[in-house]
Amino acid sequence: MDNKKIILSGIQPSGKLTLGSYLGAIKNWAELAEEYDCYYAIVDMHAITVRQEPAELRRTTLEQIAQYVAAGLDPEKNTLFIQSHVSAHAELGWVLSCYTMFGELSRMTQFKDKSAKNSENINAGLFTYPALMAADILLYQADLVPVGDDQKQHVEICRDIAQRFNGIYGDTFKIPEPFIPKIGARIMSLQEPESKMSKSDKTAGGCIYLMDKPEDILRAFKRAVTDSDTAVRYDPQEKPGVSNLMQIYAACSGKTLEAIAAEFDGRGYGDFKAAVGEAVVETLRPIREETTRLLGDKAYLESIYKSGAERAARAANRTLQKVYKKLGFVAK
Ligand code: ATP
Ligand code: LTN
Repeated sequence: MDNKKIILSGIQPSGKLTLGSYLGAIKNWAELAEEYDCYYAIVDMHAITVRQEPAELRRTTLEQIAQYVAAGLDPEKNTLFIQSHVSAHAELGWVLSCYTMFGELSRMTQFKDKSAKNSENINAGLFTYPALMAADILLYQADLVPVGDDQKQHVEICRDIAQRFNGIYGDTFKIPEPFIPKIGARIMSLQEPESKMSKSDKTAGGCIYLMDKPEDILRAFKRAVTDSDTAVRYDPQEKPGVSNLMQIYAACSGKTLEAIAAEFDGRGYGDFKAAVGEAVVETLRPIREETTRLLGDKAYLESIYKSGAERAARAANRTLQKVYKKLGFVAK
């Protein structure tokens, strides 16, 4: 096509999307669409590193496609696809796992966290997950990978794998950069502001989902954990709950942290929490409504992921063939 820079990112259909994945990732994707050639995947092959219920996985995958579109990703301008529809991901994933070291995989924070949470199912896929993620990114020769802060380490290992491969076989892969937003890169649980808001969090009230009803969102913010002080001041160490709410408010309203502190100076937490809740409700309302509408049009969703997979496969197979040739595989 043209010479636009390339973006790739993905989210696992491992549950309902949260406000964290919206503010940390999807919101920024929509803003980058004009300037870049963008590929956004629903990484179902990553999701099965943790046990999934099949009917639920199918439902979540479709809902996620609808949510990508509802959040502002125009399927004409962005390539939206399902990872398992483009077989090059599994193929390059295997190749790259042969260029990824046991030691470097052992240092991955997400592996340590998830194996602690799923001690009955510490499978090989959970361990080699970063090699598959590197394949997702490198297949498209991506320049930029817009993700939340928790994925920085995985983009770094992807760069290391690409550099190692290029070092042996000559220039093959573009070395990607992570793109991590200044505001919203790490949204914390509303109940335990020391831990990340995450789809798989089971603590009641800690997580806001994109499809939550306005009254539930307002209630969750009213009950959000703060501290025994009264000042709305940004200090993630001393005031993690309040600082998290300030980040959420800043990301949803476009106001700076300083402007927010000034706005609530001397007003206490009650007003502040209500304002954050309202801002989140208004941010999510159009996404929820549009998702519901799109879910009623299965044929349209199918046309999006089918044409997305065709476009993605064309780009991905170019890289895969180049890799096979460099490795010395005999051409078909
Ligand atoms: P799981 O609980 O299944 O691991 P998750 O909710 O932690 O899922 P994903 O939905 O897979 O995470 O993450 C999708 C994208 O959203 C990634 O780019 C990730 O960095 C970002 N993201 C996820 N949670 C947050 C958060 N709390 N704050 C900011 N960004 C986030
Ligand atoms: N590891 C990511 C999901 C993911 C991804 C990717 C993100 C899989 N492949 C490629 C960016 C680019 C996560 O757990 N959120």
